[in-house]
This record gives sequence, C-alpha cells and structure tokens, in this order.
Amino acid sequence: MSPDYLPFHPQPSRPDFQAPRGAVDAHCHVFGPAAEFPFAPERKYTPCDAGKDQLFALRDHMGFSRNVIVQASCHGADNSALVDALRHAGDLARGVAVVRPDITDAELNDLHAAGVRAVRFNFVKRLVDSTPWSDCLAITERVRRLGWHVVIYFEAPDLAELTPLIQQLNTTVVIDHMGRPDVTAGVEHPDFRRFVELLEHNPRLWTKVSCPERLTVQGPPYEDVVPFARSLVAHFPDRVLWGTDWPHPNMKSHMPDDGALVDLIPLIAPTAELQRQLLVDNPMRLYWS
Ligand code: 0GY
Repeated sequence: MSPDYLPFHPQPSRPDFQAPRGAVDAHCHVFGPAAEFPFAPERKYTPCDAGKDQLFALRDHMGFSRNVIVQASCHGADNSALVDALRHAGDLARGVAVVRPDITDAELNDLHAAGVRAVRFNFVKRLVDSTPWSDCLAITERVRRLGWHVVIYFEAPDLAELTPLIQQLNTTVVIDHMGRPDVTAGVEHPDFRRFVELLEHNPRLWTKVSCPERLTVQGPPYEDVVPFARSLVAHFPDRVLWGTDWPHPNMKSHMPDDGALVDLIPLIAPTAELQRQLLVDNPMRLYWS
C-alpha cells in the first residue's frame, strides 16, 4: 500500500493575495490516514496520507476560512475519512460524497447530518469504471429531497458523449476543473467554445476554475491555463468555484506550491467583486444555504 504518486508540497509559500473574509477552498480532499481509513481495493492510485489536520492547517496558512471536501476515487464509495473530517470541521466544511445506488435513506441522512451536500459522478476512465447513467439518474432523484446537487468529473473528449446525461440530470451540476480543456488549443477553439455554450444554454451548470497544475503544458506559473479560468469567471461570475485540489492526488510531473495557486486568483478574477463571488458568495450559496 505504499504511495505511488508525489507527496504534497511540504512548505507551501504564504500567498501575497489576501483572500476575502470567509473564503472557501471548494475542491480539496482528505486521504486516510490509511491505517485508520484504508483506501479502496479497486483504486487506480495510492496517494500519500493527507489527513484533516493537515488540510485545516493549509486552510489557515492560506488565509481561507472553509473547505468543500470532495470524495476522490482512491477511497471508492467509503466516505468514512470524509465524514470524519466534516465532523471535526463543524460548520467550516461541507462534503461531496460518492454513493452507490443501494445506499439507504438512513445512510444518506447521516451523510447530510455530517455536512454532505452533493454526490460526485466520476467519468475519468483512468480513475474509475464509470457509473451507468441509469444509476446516476436514480441517485440524483434519491438525493433531491435533501437539496443536494451533482458534481461531475470528465475529460474534454468525453463532453459530447456526456452532454445528454448532464442535460437529463435536471439539477445543479458542477463540472470539475473546467471540463479539463486542452490548453494548447486556446480559448477560441471549438471544443472550449462548446463547453462555454453548454453553460450559456443551461443555467443549472456551474464549473470549478481549478487544477492549473493538471491542465498546464508549460508548467508553473501556469500562464497557459489562466485565460481559460479568466474567461469562465468573466462569463459566469455567479456560477464558478475555486479550489486548491490539495493534496493533488495522482500528480506525477510536479507538485504545485499551494500558495502560488492562491496567487493566481487575482489573474483569473481581476476585481474585488469577482473575487468575492468566486471565493465567498458562490460557494456559500451552493453549500451553506
Ligand atoms: C482531482 C483529480 C483527480 C483525481 C480524482 O477522484 C479522484 O481520484 O478526482 C485526477 O486524477 O485528475 O480532482 O483530484
């Protein structure tokens, strides 16, 4: 069970950018510790332990106030580490869980009481065997009574195939990491235009302007990714979220400095008003109201 990917940055810099009061890191994970919360047998990678105390220390170091913790594929549908982190965070964190269709209503209620507010469907083929659409639709119906929404993760070439499902979900759907565009193609490329048009035509769709470290071809300081995030923030100021993606699971090329990721925020959201929407108003509306 030894980690087979890079550990997170041991000493992230303190960002120059001062986040607005109440800022939310709306995409991060907790992993293990494996001795307490074992990883899923079907996982495709084994991350380094990255527990709640380290996550909350990073939050404070960056000058943020809250976290949305997202269940990642290496923990499968066992949300125990997530729930443990949420219970310790109290009102300072909310969660996005992965559930199977046979989950009971009582189990869903327990997740809600812990702070879960969404389910995640992961369609990244290198990470998971995709959930059948019928299961996604059934789960979405099951969680509707709790007021939960859906978070969906896929890679750009799969957008066309998944669009009918996204439209059918008929609830708020947050698309991870800007739909993972090919940043070498530019913001005017038809593929990214299609993504923007999908959001234009469907007001229930949101996206996370996150993960420059995964999308970049040039590497830090991720100048090749900034135009994509800036364009989405400008087009959809009330439907974008930002997150670190700490502890950056499954990264092989390099490990980002989380402080440097925070310092990209004024480049993608150039005004104080856009920064407040991105970091406070939008996540608070979606996860805390
Ligand atoms: C991310 C990205 C990745 C991993 C997962 O569920 C996951 O394992 O989401 C990735 O490998 O692209 O959001 O953490």
